[in-house]
Amino acid sequence: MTGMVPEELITQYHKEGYFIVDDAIAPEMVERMIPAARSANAKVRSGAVVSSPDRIGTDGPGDTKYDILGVIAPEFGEPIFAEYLCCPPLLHYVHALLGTDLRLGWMALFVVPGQDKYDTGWHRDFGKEERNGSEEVEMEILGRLRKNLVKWHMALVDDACLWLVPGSHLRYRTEQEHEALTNDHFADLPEARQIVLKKGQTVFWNGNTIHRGCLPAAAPERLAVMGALVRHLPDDPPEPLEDRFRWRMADSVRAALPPETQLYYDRWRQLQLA
Ligand SMILES: O=C(O)CCC(=O)C(=O)O
Ligand SMILES: [Fe+2]
Repeated sequence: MTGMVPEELITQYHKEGYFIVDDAIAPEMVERMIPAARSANAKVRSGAVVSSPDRIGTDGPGDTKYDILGVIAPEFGEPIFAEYLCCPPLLHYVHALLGTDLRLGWMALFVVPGQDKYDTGWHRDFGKEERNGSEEVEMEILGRLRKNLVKWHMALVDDACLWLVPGSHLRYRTEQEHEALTNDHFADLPEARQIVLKKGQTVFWNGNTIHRGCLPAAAPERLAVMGALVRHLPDDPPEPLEDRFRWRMADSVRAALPPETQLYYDRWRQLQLA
């Protein structure tokens, strides 16, 4: 991570919908984050920490979820996750894509045991938007959705789970993709590319692409971080609080963050209609 982010990477991000880099986190931080992620996962499995969209608590039933959303909450006792969100190697890339004024997107862990079958099927990250629209409808959504957000996966162990169709964030789906998006979610899409990450590598990618997360049969496990940051403009309109972020309204969350992440938090919090 020295100098400017190469123009080719920015171009690849816009044209293909992703790029992969080795140096969006310091190697020593990767080594500290692995045990933190294992510990956060163990706390959720045992019920020592209960991480639900509504609130983060302690001492409840264990859970086997694959995505752990609340890892920056103080109940986890793992401040490294909030520290990572504002670390210079990561911001180097996010700033190049979004500018320097940012607010909180999210920070979560993917933890999948090797023996489990994990497969999201093909989709775009359309949330509640129409998933079976005409060309006009789909292009309108692609032109509007999440223009101010960058998301990434960072592998804590080698990770080849993500597949995406390069360039599909810029165009209407083909007939074959339509079938995979609406009906046969586990079909083969010949244009799809497997995103193969070595431990410590980061893929910055666009969730408007047609994509799928799938643990390869031979993989011993998945252990990865997923994060997102959002461009913050002074006149951004207030937004409805997403259900999955309700836990972040607890007063204790802010206090556990380092000052830079507190700024992201405050900007996010002030826009929430809740
Ligand atoms: O498991 C993955 O890599 C992809 C999950 C997914 O669909 C997403 O992060 O939007
Ligand atoms: Fe997705």
